[in-house]
Amino acid sequence: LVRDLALALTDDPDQLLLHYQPVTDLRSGRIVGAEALLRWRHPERGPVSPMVTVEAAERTGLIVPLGRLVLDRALKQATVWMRTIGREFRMHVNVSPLELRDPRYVDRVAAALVESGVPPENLLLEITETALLTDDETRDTLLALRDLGVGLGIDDFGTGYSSIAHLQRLPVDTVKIDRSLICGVAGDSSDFMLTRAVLGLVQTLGVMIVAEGIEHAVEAAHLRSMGCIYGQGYHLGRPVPAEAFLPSEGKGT
Ligand code: G
Ligand code: G
Ligand code: MN
Ligand code: NA
Repeated sequence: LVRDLALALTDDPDQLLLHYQPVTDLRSGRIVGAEALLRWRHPERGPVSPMVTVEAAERTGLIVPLGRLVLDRALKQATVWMRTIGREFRMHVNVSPLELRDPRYVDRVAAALVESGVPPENLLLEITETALLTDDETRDTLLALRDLGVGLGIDDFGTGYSSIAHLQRLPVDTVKIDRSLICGVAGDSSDFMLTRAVLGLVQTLGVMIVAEGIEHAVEAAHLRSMGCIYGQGYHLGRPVPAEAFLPSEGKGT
């Protein structure tokens, strides 16, 4: 698999695709951003899960060219949607903890921004919470990325090692509340109260909150009533190829 991934990256990058899932303002229904999600269509195996692909890339150093491919494609797409959706449009890109440990990562991001012409604030890098607990190198990278002006978001917040203390210490401007907390929001009252309490704590830090994994209208309504402004999930839009992201696109206007 690793050899095939190396080959795809050098000889046949069309095997690697990005799908995009909308990030929506729950009040207006407007799209404010998109999360880029990697898809690999292996010529013999068919679709390979992004978790498997990323894990293989992390074991071998291929995460560097793979991360760059994802970033370049996502930024190119962002230039399109900043024109059609609005200048505030933000592209979310998932980043591996290994990328953050490499001091050259910041230079790669800076170069990708310059090449694409996308302003740093229109890019949001999503980092899993566990990645934030590691080492000084990671922290230095995060501070340098913040100085560059890109947005930093904690992905999957509410799983694993969540702590408000981490949030306070880190240069993070967005928190994505994990879908395990969201799916309970319309269920029994203890889940509802837990999610409301987590949202309340995060809100006091003044960061942007995105609720992930919204699958039903009732969840969106509950979250809105708790003051959560942004959401993502199958109810609002599934991950799709760029051509299918906007209803009107490709159909001629
Ligand atoms: O798209 P899907 O829900 O199957 O993604 C599964 C996991 O893979 C998620 O945790 C997501 O963050 C991760 N992932 C998807 N695309 C990328 C990517 O481009 N880079 C990294 N590092 N992780 C990704
Ligand atoms: O870890 P991360 O948040 O990056 O994972 C994103 C993954 O979540 C993507 O693979 C995407 O396909 C998946 N996803 C997005 N919306 C929903 C949803 O509403 N329900 C479920 N079960 N998964 C979702
Ligand atoms: Mn993510
Ligand atoms: Na997540």
